Amino acid sequence: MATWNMLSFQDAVSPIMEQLIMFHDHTMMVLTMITIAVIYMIMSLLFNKLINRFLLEGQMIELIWTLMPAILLIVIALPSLKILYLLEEINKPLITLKAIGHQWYWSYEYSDLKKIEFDSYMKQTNSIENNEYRLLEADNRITLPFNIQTRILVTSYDVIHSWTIPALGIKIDGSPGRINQGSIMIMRPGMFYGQCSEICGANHSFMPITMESINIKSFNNWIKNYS
Ligand SMILES: *[C@@H]1O[C@H](CO)[C@@H](O)[C@H](O)[C@H]1NC(C)=O
Ligand SMILES: [Cu+2]
Repeated sequence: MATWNMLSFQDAVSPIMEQLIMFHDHTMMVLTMITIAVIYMIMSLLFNKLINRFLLEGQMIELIWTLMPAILLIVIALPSLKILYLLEEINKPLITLKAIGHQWYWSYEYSDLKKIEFDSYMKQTNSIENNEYRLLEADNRITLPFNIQTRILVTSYDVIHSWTIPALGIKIDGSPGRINQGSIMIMRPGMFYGQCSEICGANHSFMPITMESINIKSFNNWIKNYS
């Protein structure tokens, strides 16, 4: 989860987040190269006394400084597009979770296993336990198994909300009258946190998303014993 002084991403918990982190690192490498090259050019322009009053054109250098940026843009765009399409990929999900945004809480439905529906409100600061996180803990959290393809459907009851879990590399808008789809493949057990990511009113900051990932056996038991 996100903690103090974190400048980079949270640890990846899904294959798609691994891809996103790799793409981020790749793009930052390109960025660093460009920045160093430009700073070097600025410096060598500032700190020399050479002049050439008859310079009108330099075909070769112009060709290079036109083609180089074009190639770099392609080098960034191609992996970006690949991940963009990968994000939309959904492959025979075994479970469907539906998240509905409300002002100001989330409600969830697991409708294809058993009729499970619950609201998920933020735990108030005075009721959190010692090992829980302020403003991130919900009274009823999502339970999902890891290593299982899961479909997430997001919609809203009132205004636009946005359902996200950064460690899973997922962020989906919940719009009223629309159902948006995403796919989840959790790689390990644990607790994962997110917060509503579309300004939705006064208590926008206080409708966290809390997910617990457990093995499929425990998940089956949880479903069976849910009442
Ligand atoms: C926001 O949440 C707080 C705490 O639950 C509540 O007291 C307050 O009335 C809510 N604000 C609105 C506008 O509903
Ligand atoms: Cu919001």
